[in-house]
Amino acid sequence: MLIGKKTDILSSEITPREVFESRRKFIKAAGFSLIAGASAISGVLPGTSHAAAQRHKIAAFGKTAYGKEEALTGYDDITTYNNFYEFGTDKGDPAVHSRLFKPAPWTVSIEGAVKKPRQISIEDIFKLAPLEERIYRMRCVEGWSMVIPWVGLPLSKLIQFAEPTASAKFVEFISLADPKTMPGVRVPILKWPYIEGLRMDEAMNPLTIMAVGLYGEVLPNQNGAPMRLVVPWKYGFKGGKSIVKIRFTEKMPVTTWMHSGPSEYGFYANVNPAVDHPRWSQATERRIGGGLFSPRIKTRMFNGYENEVGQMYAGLDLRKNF
Ligand SMILES: Nc1nc2c(c(=O)[nH]1)N[C@H]1C(S)=C(S)[C@@H](COP(=O)(O)O)O[C@H]1N2
Ligand SMILES: [Mo]
Repeated sequence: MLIGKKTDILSSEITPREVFESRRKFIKAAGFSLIAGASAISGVLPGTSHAAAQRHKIAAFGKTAYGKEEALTGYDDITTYNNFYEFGTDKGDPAVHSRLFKPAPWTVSIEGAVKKPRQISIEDIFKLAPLEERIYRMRCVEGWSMVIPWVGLPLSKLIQFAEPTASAKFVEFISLADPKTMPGVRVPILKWPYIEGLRMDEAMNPLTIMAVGLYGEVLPNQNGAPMRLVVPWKYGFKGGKSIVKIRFTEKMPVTTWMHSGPSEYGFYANVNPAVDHPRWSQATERRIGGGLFSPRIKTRMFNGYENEVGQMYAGLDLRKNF
């Protein structure tokens, strides 16, 4: 993700490298010294990120028809090329700096416009509905994409459990912000805790899941253990990680990225090749894992999920509501 003022760089073929450098410059310019020691570890070797001892298979989950036609992104790419600013701003930081993070025990609190505020443990969330695999295309606003075999449950099942009242129009997802185990939180790169939000109908859409695993294993810390949001027709930043609080609201929440760069990151954040980011085109993307010289591919409206989600935005001006 990038934060900063609008510049005159307007290239339709800006490379991830350039995007990455531009973000680094912004953070340096803003005078933030990065997490002690973190900047020294910028290039992470694949395979060093995730100790085998931490990998656990999910005992039972259903296979579904979603995404069967897609070539999966490799496990090492999915778990070493991450955005999770609580663990640092470089793509390799989360895999390295989340090693001491403890995703258990874990409790999620449910509050706001609900019949009764309550708490639920991650173990009980696992039992709310049969877990299923969902192979989804994921696209980051930076212009790269992956195909990830998530394991999770429909978010609608968790919302049914939460029992929102009729006044609930939006849902807010609040990530953990623990300076002891998340070194990035000690630095004011973003306003902590990380907050994301959805409109109620988006949250209830059958494509929206709470992911608890990938590749048939519980989520690695760097991918948002023990539970993170996955909304495949929106830019990756909508998928808040390591969620500890779900709050139902009447008003549209101000999410972290809206707060950081209101002209660049809107509430909706639907993948839309026709609406450019103020500093680069959104018409194409690069699939991670295809090699540096792999051709960019065309980005599809709603990331290719238009049949499933398009009707929710009928009549909405998607240039204004970006
Ligand atoms: N709490 C939290 N959630 C987050 C982020 C973050 O920095 N903090 N980054 C977002 C962004 S920009 C992206 S692209 C995805 C990346 O998810 P992945 O690393 O599992 O691919 O997580 C999103 N969720
Ligand atoms: Mo992203």
